[in-house]
Amino acid sequence: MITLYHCVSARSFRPLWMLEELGLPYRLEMLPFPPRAAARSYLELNPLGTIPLLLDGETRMTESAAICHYLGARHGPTPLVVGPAEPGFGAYLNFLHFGEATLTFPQTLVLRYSRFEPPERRQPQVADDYGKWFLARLRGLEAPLAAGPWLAAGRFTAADISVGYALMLAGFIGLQARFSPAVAAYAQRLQEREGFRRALAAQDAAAREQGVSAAPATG
Ligand SMILES: N[C@@H](CCC(=O)N[C@@H](CS)C(=O)NCC(=O)O)C(=O)O
Repeated sequence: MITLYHCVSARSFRPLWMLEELGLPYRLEMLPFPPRAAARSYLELNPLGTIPLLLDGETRMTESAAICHYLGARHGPTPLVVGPAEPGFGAYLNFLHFGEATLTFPQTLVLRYSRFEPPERRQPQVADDYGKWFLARLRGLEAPLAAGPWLAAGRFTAADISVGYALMLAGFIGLQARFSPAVAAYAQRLQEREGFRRALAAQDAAAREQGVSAAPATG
């Protein structure tokens, strides 16, 4: 059985959404945020203290975008991953990583310096600058979204899940109102998917059953 360690609406939402899109059976282990401080025994499983952590037999993974690709490639075949022989392969890999490395990284600084640090260590200038940086980086979505509804291969893929999570997080930190019309419409398309809604419902139900707060891990 696949096991996913997850905090509500944290990056581990990417593999949760992928699992729901794939319709795979899995066990969802909910943790309070941040597990590093709020669930110290988790450090025995993942010394980084970060989520996600995915366990699948001998496989152990801690990178959300890589896990999405792994699930589709290992448990497919599925149209959610793009193969090397397809014309959209490069765009698929690019946006799969763009979602985490380029879009979520600046948001992490916004969260840290506007919400997670104690008031005396907060840095409004850092939060503001990296919020603007995130919004500027969304320009990378304009060309593919002018060409079609999804980012790669003319269909919804794990790359959309990776970027879609960054857009979801932007909603939690108040940046959604500054999306361009094309990005706003794309975010809406993503959040209307049945798989996205099932993932939201799954984390909500698991949080309640396991006695973890259902509030997003965003401050
Ligand atoms: N690049 C990793 C980042 C993992 C990560 O930093 N997760 C955050 C949650 S969104 C976390 O666990 N933060 C708590 C901490 O750093 O203690 C990924 O994409 O999964």
